[in-house]
Amino acid sequence: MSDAPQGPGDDTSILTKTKSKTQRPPLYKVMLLNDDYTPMEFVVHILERFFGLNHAQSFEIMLAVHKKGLAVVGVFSYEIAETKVAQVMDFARRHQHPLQCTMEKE
Ligand code: TYC
Repeated sequence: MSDAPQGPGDDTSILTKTKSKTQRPPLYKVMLLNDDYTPMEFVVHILERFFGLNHAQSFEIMLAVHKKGLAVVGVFSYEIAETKVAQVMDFARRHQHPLQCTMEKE
């Protein structure tokens, strides 16, 4: 209707910016805890079998746990981390070792 020029504040001059933040799923650290009874070779075997690490990497992480009390062995989505913890705990229990594996949000 009106031929008057539109200025700031007029409806047609409002630009709405929608910020689209990319949502990443939270990640979880899976950790092994030291104890005095689980044999070193058994821990190395666990790391090779369930975490796809080679022998050298597995030995290094096992030693880090042995010396420091615990170490992160991998970082995964919630469901994968939960599965790794369950696999390790089940395997250790079936072999009657007290090895503990836990997960924690990163
Ligand atoms: N401390 C154990 C030993 O001397 C070895 C060990 C390493 C146990 C890592 C658990 O998560 C572990 N036999």
